[in-house]
Amino acid sequence: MNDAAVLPDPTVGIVSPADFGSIENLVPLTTGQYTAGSLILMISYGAHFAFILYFLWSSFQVAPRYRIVTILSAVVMASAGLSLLREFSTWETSYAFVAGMYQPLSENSTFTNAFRYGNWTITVPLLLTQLGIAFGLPRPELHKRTLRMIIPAILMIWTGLYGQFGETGDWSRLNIWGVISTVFFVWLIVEVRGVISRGIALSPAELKGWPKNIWWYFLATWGLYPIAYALPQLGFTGDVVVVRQLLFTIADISSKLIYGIILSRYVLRRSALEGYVPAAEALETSPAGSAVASSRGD
Ligand code: RET
Repeated sequence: MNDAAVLPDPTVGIVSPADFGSIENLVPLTTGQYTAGSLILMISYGAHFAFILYFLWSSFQVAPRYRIVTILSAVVMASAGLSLLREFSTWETSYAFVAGMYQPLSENSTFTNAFRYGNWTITVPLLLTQLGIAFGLPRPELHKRTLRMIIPAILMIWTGLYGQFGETGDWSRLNIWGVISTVFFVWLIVEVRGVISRGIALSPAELKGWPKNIWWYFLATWGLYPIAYALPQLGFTGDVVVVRQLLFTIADISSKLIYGIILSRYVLRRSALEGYVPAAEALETSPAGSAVASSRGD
């Protein structure tokens, strides 16, 4: 008999629910659920790795003062891709197919979402730094405002990291630290709003709608993370496990990858409006513009 089939009971003996770390270690999955989880994590790391190339290539088209925005997106893609690849391989080794179900704690290895929080410690400050650079904040103001965003962001992540260990049944730990983390999130939102307002003021007239839309996009996509955090309270089921991984993945692809595309298009347009010729050429698609470009021989 394979001992992976016998799960320690978290309610008795020397193991407490908190020892299991993540709900993934508590519930057997059907083949469909397990495969869905693998697929979700695979798409997640695959997309992030692929877009390293996109952002590096985009950086050739934008003006030098904005180039670091696209480079930072490439760095975020690499960092998130590696972390998500790790998440994927832990998923693969943590389950064993026994008696028609995927049983957790295979070969005594546990799955954890805590790596995600570790990774956000790197990526979140980079995502916030990109914003002020894209909006063209003067350097001293950029440094001050970026720092004022990073401090609540780190406190939000680390208090959430501590609290998420309660997701296997210690609801007071999960919720108390979740509320503390949300207080830092609200502080962060206030700081981001300040940067967005400066972005509206500093954007060329044609682009003032961009920071406004980025604001709503930021709220909608970053707001998915606390939902994923709270989700285990709906019950320890395979569906909750899979839906939670799906939510994390939608949030990750939106808040890093699509956000990076939006910022790179914004700085491309801004570069063109500020007279940077490669950006203007990259945007030129009208027949008239193409004719001019062809007659010039470029
Ligand atoms: C936590 C804990 C529960 C309360 C709140 C949270 C917010 C997390 C956020 C994370 C954003 C992560 C990003 C990562 C990109 O790489 C920590 C889940 C409010 C907003 C954007």
